[in-house]
Amino acid sequence: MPVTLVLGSQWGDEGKGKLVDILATSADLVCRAAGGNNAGHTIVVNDVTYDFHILPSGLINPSCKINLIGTGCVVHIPSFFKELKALEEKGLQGVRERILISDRAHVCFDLHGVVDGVAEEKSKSVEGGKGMIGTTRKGIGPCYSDKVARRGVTFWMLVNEQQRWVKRLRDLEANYRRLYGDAALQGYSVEAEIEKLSALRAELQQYVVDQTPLLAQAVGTKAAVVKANGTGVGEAAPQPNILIEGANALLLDIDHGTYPYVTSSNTGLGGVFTGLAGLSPQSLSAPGSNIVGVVKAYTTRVGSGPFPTELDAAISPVDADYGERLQRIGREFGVTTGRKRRCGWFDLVLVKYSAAVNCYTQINLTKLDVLDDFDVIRVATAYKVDGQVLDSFPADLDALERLEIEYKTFKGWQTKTTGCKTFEELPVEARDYVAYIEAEVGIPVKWIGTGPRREDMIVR
Ligand code: 2SA
Ligand code: GDP
Ligand code: MG
Repeated sequence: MPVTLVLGSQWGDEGKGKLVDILATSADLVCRAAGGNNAGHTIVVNDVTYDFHILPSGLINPSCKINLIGTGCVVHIPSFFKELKALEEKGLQGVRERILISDRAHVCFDLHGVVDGVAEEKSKSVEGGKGMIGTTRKGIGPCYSDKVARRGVTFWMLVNEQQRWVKRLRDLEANYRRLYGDAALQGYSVEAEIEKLSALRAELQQYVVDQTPLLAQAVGTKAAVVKANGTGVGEAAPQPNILIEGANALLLDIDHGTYPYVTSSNTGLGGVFTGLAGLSPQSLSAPGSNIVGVVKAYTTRVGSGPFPTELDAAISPVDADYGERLQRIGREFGVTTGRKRRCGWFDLVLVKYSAAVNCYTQINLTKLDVLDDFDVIRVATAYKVDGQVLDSFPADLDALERLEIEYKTFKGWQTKTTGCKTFEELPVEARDYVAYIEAEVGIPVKWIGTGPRREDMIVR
């Protein structure tokens, strides 16, 4: 019963979806532990591009029979159905039979999306816009806030307790009106949202499940698993391969990221075990289990917040040009919002911190091909503040703004890497770059991404 965790190591968009898709070809169960439809995972198979947001990417593989949206997630129901429909329109079969939602996951309402936008607009005027997080405005922060304040609505409530969830949603709305005023919520109608979701409750029953017996069954403790509509979930394979699809990334983790410029869930290793109760840390001792850190060969960030190695005009026009080239060649646009991603050099201090928190056992280095045309490539090797080298990635955001960064410069390989099928086929400078990162982080680089397609992956 091997368990593989795929976790984002930087600020997201490292290419987790692509690795999950590859690993899902031999997985029986793919689970999302945290986050919502803020995430965006792009997968390219047979020249068709699929974008996943709240749905686990395992759905793309028909052999992957169970795709679970776990307890730690927040789900915007209209987006859930829209995404299922989009996958069906692209020809994916049986997606509705292969998707489940934990009955303890929380409902992300339209209301949450509205107030996410309102809060962002209000913060524009605070500290010259510095208060703005640059959220996806999908309601993720407000939904998790209501969950933690014990005001939220779980899927259990939604499908079983009509009066209770309706009252809770009305209370939430009243609360936000008190907080932001009626004008801010103009255009939002709580009654329309109640009506819309009430009409979807019956259909939702077939997806809602108690995840704990489901995962207990998968890890070996037999238990009957019944969905909210009373039908059973098919027997998992005797020794199922379990794959956990991380969303967002460690530096966006509510506890370990660049707080407050983070998302509102535990996107790191800890979130896997709170979000997917039933799976225990001991499950990772099963032979073949791994924690894979997905690491982009450079760094990107979308939204506000510190970014030490960012290549922008504030450094120099030449650096800004490198940043612009990474953005353009890497096609660094948000999958959910379409925003341009900020780009910068690889940051060893950040990745070492990420590895220390998430305990990676393997690395997937992605998007190496984006560097193919560069004459020089840089890697941040140390942070200094006031002349002192820092031991680790600091919590102090002001320090992050005034760092002196030490870089190691590599000669670019200026040869195409897409199409290389083995490590040995890569140009020597590319091999040196990968080997340096591997040695410094101290974790084997098992996969190397050389293009967006499923087949553009070197396995070592
Ligand atoms: P939120 O919406 O409350 O989670 O935003 C809080 C911060 O988290 C960042 N965030 C992301 N960063 C990278 N990728 C994400 N998914 C999309 C993608 C993003 C997009 O795959 O491209 O389309 O813009 C993602 N989701 C949240 C966000 O930028 C804030 O900094
Ligand atoms: P995720 O959020 O970590 O799943 O990553 P995204 O899907 O948001 O962003 C990664 C983008 O890079 C997607 O458009 C992928 O198709 C693409 N991608 C993934 N791996 C590679 C790679 O090795 N090379 C190139 N050029 N593109 C890649
Ligand atoms: Mg993404």
